[in-house]
Amino acid sequence: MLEDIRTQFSILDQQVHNNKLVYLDNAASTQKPDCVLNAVDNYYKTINSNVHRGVHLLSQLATMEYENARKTVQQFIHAKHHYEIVFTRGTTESINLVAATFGRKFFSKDDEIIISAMEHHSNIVPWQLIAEQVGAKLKIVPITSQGEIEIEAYKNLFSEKTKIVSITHVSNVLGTINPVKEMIQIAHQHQVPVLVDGAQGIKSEQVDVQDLDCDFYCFSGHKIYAPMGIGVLYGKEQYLEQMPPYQGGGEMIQKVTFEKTTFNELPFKFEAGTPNVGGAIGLKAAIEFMQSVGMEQLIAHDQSLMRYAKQQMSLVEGMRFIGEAGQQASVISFILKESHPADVGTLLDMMGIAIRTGHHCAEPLMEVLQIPGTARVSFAAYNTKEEINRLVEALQKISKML
Ligand code: 7TS
Repeated sequence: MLEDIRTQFSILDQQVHNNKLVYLDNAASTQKPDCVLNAVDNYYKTINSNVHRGVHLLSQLATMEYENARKTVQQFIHAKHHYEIVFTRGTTESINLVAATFGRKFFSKDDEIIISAMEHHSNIVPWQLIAEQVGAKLKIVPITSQGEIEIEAYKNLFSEKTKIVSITHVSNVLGTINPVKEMIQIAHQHQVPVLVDGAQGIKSEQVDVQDLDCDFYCFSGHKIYAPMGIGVLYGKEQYLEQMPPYQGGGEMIQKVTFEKTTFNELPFKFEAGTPNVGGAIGLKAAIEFMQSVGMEQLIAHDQSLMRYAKQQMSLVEGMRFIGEAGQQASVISFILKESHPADVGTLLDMMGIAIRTGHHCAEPLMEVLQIPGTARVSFAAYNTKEEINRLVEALQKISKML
């Protein structure tokens, strides 16, 4: 069944440096199936119009489709209310929104923000920005040599001053699937809310925000087969209601005078300006695409590729995996014969195989691990065992060359 899927991704049917493309950079961004491209195309060809303000038919239809997309996201992550879904540009903007507005409302001098040693820059820098403004501090949860959260150390980080925990669901470098549900329970025992960075987690597990009981969950469409420039912030109503607006402008207001402005209801309070309607419609189509295959099947497919790849790659001379967590998503970081990851990436590219190399926007993690970077492969619905065989053959050649 997954073979049929591949035909929906015409971008994969091309040669790179005279070799058939093998795309293994899915943790950075996935490719888009025809059904997503058609949904966006169809929107622009038939009902493109600005939302929430038109009396005319196209505007009403665009508004309906945009709000339908919100409901699809709500169902996808099982949020209690559709107005707890805020459309953003992506994970980065979602985290910045919470850091800036939750921070402005609730942080004061000497308050503490807990993050982990394996965070993406998107889940570090926004907190540093607000911490600097108010005089708050970051506390860092350490990780084990396997690349797992040190739970006991995490428990010990809480104090009277802890205002929020912001933790990644899945590490984009190590592939570690963090025990976020347990971490949320621990934080809630201290009455501390938790933001989950779901940029990688959203496709690694079937996310149920009510079951997790997270207070915020952030993800990007482009990592789950949707277009770039659309993402989601889920927030519990009780927090979103209390948080001040992020940006000011159209859509987010109720009444504006030169003296005072009152703000719109949720989620529009956080959606200033003309939104990415085409992107939201593309995200809806991407979610429907994943659901038509089945999330369980997709996750099982990615897991089986990851396990197969790890087993085959371990046979390559000089292979060192970075990240050996018990629960791992379909992300594999490695260093080959202690060479520079960029060399491995460039040689693979010459053979038509696209991977990611570098610090993966997690420089503090590289410092903890004492490495300059890694080479990283990551899988999605359209990848196959044959492609992994090609990767392993290529790595064997490269290993001999190094
Ligand atoms: N958080 C994590 C865990 C991520 O992996 C990424 C992107 C982000 C946040 C930011 O997402 P964005 O869509 O707002 O940019 N990660 C990667 C990566 O690993 N390679 O390129 C982008």
